[in-house]
Amino acid sequence: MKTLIKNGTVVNATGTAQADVLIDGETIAAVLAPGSTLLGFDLEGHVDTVIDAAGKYVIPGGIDAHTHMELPFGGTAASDTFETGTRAAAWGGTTSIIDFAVQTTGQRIETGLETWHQKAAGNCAIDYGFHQIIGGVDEFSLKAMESLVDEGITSYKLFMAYPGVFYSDDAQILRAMQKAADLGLMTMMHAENGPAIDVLAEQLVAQGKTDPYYHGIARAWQMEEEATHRAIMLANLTGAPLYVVHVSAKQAVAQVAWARDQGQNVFGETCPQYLYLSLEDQLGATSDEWGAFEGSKWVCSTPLRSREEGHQSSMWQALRTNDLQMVSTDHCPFCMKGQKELGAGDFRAIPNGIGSIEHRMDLMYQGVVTGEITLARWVELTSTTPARMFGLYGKKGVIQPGADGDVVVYDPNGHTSIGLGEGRSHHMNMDYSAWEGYEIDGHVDTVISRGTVVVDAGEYLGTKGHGSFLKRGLSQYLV
Ligand code: DUC
Ligand code: ZN
Ligand code: ZN
Repeated sequence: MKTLIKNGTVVNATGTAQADVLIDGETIAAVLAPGSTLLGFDLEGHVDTVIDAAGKYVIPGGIDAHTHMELPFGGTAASDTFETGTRAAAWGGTTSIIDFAVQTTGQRIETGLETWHQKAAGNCAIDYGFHQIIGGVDEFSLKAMESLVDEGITSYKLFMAYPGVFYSDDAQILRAMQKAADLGLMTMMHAENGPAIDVLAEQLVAQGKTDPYYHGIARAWQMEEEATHRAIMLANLTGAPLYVVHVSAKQAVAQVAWARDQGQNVFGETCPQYLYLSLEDQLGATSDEWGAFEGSKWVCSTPLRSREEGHQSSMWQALRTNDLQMVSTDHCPFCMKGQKELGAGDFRAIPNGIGSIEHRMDLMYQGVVTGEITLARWVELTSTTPARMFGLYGKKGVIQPGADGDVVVYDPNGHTSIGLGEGRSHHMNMDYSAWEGYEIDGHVDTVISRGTVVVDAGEYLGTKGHGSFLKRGLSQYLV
């Protein structure tokens, strides 16, 4: 099967070029000057499919390096399965995900990892890899870390939050980082001071402050800044590279920037919710059906931050200046009915998470439209850097000969209305959209995963099981 994408503007992290892209089988075979006859024959007559991308961008498929399909959380589980979540990802121009395999406290890493393989295998519409959550650092986990690289899992996540669930104390973090430094593993950190947050949350509830808004008050920016600093110091001491997930506070960005300025291998991601949504929006959200509990739709951790304090604009700035290097979703969807509503009357029981996997490419393209980032930076933040950060670059994250045929044709003159309402787009397994009413100047027209068209002209053409497991190499940012 040969596909020619002709007349488009190819956008890589390095810049743009007018070029035709030839995909042969699963792989990009050539990137040629438009209409090139270099091969000695008319290419169009020798391919199975021709896609005319005139006036459109041809970009490497999005890579969402932070998703939680079926994550057990707060007595329930994230509502997207690998089947529904990867299908929604494809709809939105994402062709690879890296999900978090979970080791819960008391369980062996090998068991948690095997469970995640079983959940994903044969179910994904697009390619998928895993990071490993270590929910219990002990002698068995430290030993099991030694096998992760061979399994193609070159990054693991620790939590400084959620005592009694995923939490690691400083001694555990130190031990895990020492091991990671030896092995070359990337340490991913959920950096919030969980024990202190739990005290604040308990005090708020005791005062009758139980609405979803208080989730963000308990998880104050000081809790994120302090934990980010502590993680940086422990990484500095051990020599472990550090990747701080879902950065939302401007003070935490400053910590990451400071560490990078010292020459430390510290990286940071943010997520669309921290660029667009705010604590004030959450406070103001009320509906006939849910009242102030409407705000639970945006309960996630780290939490939404105050716009008045300028966190959102700081995130955009950090993405421009490379103080933050990439954008993932932390896709962790829960329905209102039966899931978020577990926390009606006590915000601590609201399952934490927002579903955005389908909208990341569109929402970040709005940054191009509004002049926050360049076209090339859009691709870099959503595809190229995730590939490099997590050992996939060359195969993924770039349009060049030899790379996987993961390509999106994006129409800058198209339009996307997000949400569950009439004529809107939403394919995630949720009964609401955190992005209802968002209007996007741009549209994902065609999505190709390893040479197979999975979305085209508003139609889903993919299949469950097309996606394969990605055995990843070490981070390509580390020497
Ligand atoms: N944050 C979330 O919002 N959901 C899942 C886990 C996390 O850290
Ligand atoms: Zn987290
Ligand atoms: Zn997460």
